Amino acid sequence: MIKLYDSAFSPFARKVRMVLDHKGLAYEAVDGLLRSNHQALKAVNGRLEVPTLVDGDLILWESSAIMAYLCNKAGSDMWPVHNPAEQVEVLRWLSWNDCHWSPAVAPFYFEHVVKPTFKIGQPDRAALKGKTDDLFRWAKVLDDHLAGRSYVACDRLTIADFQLASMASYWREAEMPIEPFPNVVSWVDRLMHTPAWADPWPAEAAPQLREKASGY
Ligand SMILES: N[C@@H](CCC(=O)N[C@@H](CS)C(=O)NCC(=O)O)C(=O)O
Repeated sequence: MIKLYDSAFSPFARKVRMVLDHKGLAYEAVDGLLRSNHQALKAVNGRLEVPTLVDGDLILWESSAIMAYLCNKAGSDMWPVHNPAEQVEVLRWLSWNDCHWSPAVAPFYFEHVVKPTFKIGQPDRAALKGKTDDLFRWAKVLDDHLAGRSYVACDRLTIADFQLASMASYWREAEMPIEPFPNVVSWVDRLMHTPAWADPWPAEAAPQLREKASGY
């Protein structure tokens, strides 16, 4: 049985849950950020980071690698391992996310979602003003790419969509100024039609985040 150390507070864990649920893979979820589970998580990932996946002898961290692994296991072309050209296309967007998009959206997510969730201060809107140009720069790249497309790569849902949407899906509550980029807005909202993405956690888990995750 796959064991997933995750947390309803983690937008990275959400991607992994999406693949597991979307593909109907059986797994046991353990809240890795709960103090009572720290010892167990530390035994497999000394950095106490979620998501961390354990499948038999395999211990895997980094959400994009975990998504790819699970797609291979489920035989899903959301990670198109049998089509090298498509695989490279998905890889391009995974890389673009990690180098450009994720750093551009993260400050907004931190100020407006992480801070209130963990009660660590008020959102610093003044600091975010200085981050807007960077967000606009990369949102324009994505918006241009999405013109005439429904998904980021391969004309269908792939793990690239969820890699990019991880924090961006909270764009309204995170006050990310992406309204000028309608293709980005409609793409990120369209992903909510995938039930495993829209409703990633059971009702008892972190109700406030669950609400944010599914409400748009
Ligand atoms: N690049 C990693 C990021 C994972 C990450 O940042 N996880 C956070 C939660 S969202 C974490 O576990 N932080 C450790 C902590 O909060 O103690 C991935 O994609 O999986």
